Amino acid sequence: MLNEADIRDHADRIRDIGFTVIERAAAPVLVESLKSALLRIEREHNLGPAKTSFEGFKTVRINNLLTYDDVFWDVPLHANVLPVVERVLDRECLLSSFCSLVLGPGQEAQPIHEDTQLIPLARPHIPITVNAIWALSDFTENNGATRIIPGSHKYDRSPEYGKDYDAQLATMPAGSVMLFDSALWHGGGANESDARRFAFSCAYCWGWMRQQENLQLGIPREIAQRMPRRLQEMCGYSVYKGQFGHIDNHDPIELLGRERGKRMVWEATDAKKARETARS
Ligand SMILES: O=C(O)CCC(=O)C(=O)O
Repeated sequence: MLNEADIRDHADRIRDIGFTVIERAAAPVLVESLKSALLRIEREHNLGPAKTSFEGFKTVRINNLLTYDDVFWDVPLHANVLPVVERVLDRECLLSSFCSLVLGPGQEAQPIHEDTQLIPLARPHIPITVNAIWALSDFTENNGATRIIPGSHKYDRSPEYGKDYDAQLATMPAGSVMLFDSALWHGGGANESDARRFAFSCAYCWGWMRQQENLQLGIPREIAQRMPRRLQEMCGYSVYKGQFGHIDNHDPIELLGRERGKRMVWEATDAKKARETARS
């Protein structure tokens, strides 16, 4: 379990160099059950590569993962990861996207990119999404470890798609999680080994932004109803600062049969004023 100093150090590294690695964040037993769930789902749903240069011709990505098996719910909520994300963003952050990234042997390196480059904000900017790459296999020199360019989150431009850049390999043992400011230049490595590289990308964004995956529509209501409250909030059943995301002045979490979270900002402002008046 991370302590306060660990959380601060990881968050500082993300701010300063754009990434940090939480070694062996996940217990081996969790890693094994996540991998076997992925293999079962691939088999049962007959899933294969999306076959684009970005998504890979030999890479199997399963999107909308939370709907397939409850074992995946542990990933976005993981106690060795989420506190760092919440320190960089805040405690009302959302899950932006969550998919598997299983690189088959022969998968070529992915073009270097950054995950916020389609957002029309001048760079450098504050971290707006934080991505967690979960290594479910050892990430090695030759099996496709993510390539990163330390410090590039501070560059004033995005990379040119398809251009070669000198990058560092994020090698790490299975169970480790690399967290990075999604403005960091990065890309999957080439898998020159004869085994598959298992990983997840679990990305978080601010509560005031649009999520990359439309989780409120993508996750059937009866599945969302069974989730822990924080995960429901993270999937968009929440109102950021009591303002963004309400439905006719109600918290969308009420649709899942729960009590509202925060008061709407308008009501909270009046209540605060009334308290101040009563005190004076
Ligand atoms: O597979 C990886 O290591 C990174 C994948 C990635 O950056 C992406 O798909 O956006």
